[in-house]
Amino acid sequence: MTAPRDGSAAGSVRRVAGPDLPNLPWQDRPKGSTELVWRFRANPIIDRNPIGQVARVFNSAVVPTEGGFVGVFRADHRNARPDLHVGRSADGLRWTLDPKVIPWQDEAGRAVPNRYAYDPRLVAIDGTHYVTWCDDFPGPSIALGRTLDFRTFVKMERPLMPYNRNGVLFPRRIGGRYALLSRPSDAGHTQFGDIVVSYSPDLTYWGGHRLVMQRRPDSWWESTKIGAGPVPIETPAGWLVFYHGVITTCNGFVYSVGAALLDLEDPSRVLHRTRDHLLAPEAPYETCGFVPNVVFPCAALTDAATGRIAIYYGAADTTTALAFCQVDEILAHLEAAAPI
Ligand code: BMA
Repeated sequence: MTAPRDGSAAGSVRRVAGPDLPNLPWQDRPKGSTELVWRFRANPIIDRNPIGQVARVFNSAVVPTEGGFVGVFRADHRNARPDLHVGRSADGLRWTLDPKVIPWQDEAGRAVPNRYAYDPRLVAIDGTHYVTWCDDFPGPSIALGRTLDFRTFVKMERPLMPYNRNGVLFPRRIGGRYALLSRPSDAGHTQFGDIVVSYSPDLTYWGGHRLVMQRRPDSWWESTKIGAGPVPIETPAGWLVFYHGVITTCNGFVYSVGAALLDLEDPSRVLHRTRDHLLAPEAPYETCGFVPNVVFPCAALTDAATGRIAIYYGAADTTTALAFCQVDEILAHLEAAAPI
């Protein structure tokens, strides 16, 4: 394990910003395992057909609230169209999903219809929760909305032009500006994709676009495309970013998970990046399902006191699953990787 760079005692695990979260869902690494990221033994935590018209819940976003957890969930309905639902949980494991779709309204309070909505991310900035998701512009693009109470949801201006997916806000302003990761794409099952960062002074007008990371032809698991996953995690060493990487096989795309460390002041600078995936589809609920061989992380909870991280990911576009890791181990692994 490397010594912390923040001046704290060597061996300390306090290497993640943010509050303590003593009720973070957690299981220790299984005995005998050497995995840096390990699965919750009772996965999946949300199985098929959880409520009414909803057939599958996956690729979803959760945050802590006072005494519990709240989330915005991707729910594919029985007509196969995805939409967003609120969910609540006392322990981050057992979720009660609202059967009603999130009722987006515009700034004037008028209802905004959605053709579809998927792959949400959720972040609190200065007391407001912001949701980013994939929206119809027409064609896939990034949508941005906000809520103060998870009851009233206001859809804001779309940050970027179509086509684009995997919009992920940083949890604080950087150099005074909001920052957003995204993955420019096409209107179909895109065969390419790199991660860019864009900036805004006001969450309405976006610019200063910079390339962050590209797919890597020499690292086959991420040779087709990559896209940001959970909201970046602030550490003294940089922004810890878990992302998905995709390979094209003779049976189609396979989605795995890697990690990178971005410069705190200039997140277009990649400091370190994993060479191998940290999580790949292996469990039966990841290799079999509506879309086989997909692990797709959209949220991570952290506990500053212990450095524990709980990653929520979609499994095979069918169920919601959990995995765990320790921030100091992931940072040590990244720092041991060859510099980019
Ligand atoms: C992407 C998105 C994700 C999905 C993945 C694998 O294009 O639609 O929601 O998990 O494909 O099907």
